[in-house]
Amino acid sequence: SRLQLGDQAWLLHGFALAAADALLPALKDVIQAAPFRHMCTPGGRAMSVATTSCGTLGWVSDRGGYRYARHDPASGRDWPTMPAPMRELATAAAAAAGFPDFRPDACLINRYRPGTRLSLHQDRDEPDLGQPIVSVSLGLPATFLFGGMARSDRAVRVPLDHGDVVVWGGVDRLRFHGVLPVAPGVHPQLGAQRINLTFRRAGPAG
Ligand code: MD3
Ligand code: FE
Repeated sequence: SRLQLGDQAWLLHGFALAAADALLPALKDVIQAAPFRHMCTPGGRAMSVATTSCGTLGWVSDRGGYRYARHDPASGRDWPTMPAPMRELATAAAAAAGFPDFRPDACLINRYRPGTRLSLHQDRDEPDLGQPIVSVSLGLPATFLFGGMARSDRAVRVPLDHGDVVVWGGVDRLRFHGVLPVAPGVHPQLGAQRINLTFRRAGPAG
C-alpha cells in the first residue's frame, strides 16, 4: 500500500519484503567489508547511531564536518560496491513514488540499538536537492518524525516496520525529520537492532 505523507513523500508499506531474501545477505557482505562505527560529530561527540556506507560515495562525519567521501576513513579503501539488489530496490521504490530516473550512488547504513534515537535534522549535504531520497527500514520497528520546513513545525509520527520504504523529494526534500528512541526487542531476522538504508545521489548527475 502507498500512504501519502506529503505532496512528494510516500510510505510504501512492505515494499522491501519481496527483496529481503536477496537484500539481507548482500547487506551482511557490505557490513563485513566496512563495519559499523560511531563517527564523531563536528562538535566532537560520538554519534549514538552507528553507520557505514556502500556505493561510490559514503557519508562521513568528523571534526571537519559532514560530507561524502570516496574512501572509508576507517580502512582508507573504497567503500564496498552497492549490491545490485539494494540499488534495484531503491530505483523501483523511487519510480513507484513518482521519481522515475533515480540512480543512487551512495547508501548510508544506520544501525539503531534499543534506546538509540536520531534528533530532528534536514538532509542537505547533497549537491542536487532535486534528487529524491529512498529510505528502507529493516529489523526492529521505530517511530519516525516527519516535520515541516522549520525545526519548530509540528512533526507527524509515522510508525515504520521491517520492510517499509519511504521516498521523499521535490517540495518535501528539506523537511525536518528524526527517529524516536528504538524500543527494546528482538527481530526474528535482525536481532536487537533496527537498520535503515538511505539511498541518495551524492555526486554529479549521471
Ligand atoms: C525526511 N535516517 O540518515 S531517513 C539520515 O531512519 C536519516 O535512519 C533516518 O534521516 C533513519 O539522514 C530516516 C527516512 C525519512 C523518511 C521520510 C522522510 C526521512 C524523511 C520524509 C520527509 C523528510
Ligand atoms: Fe536524515
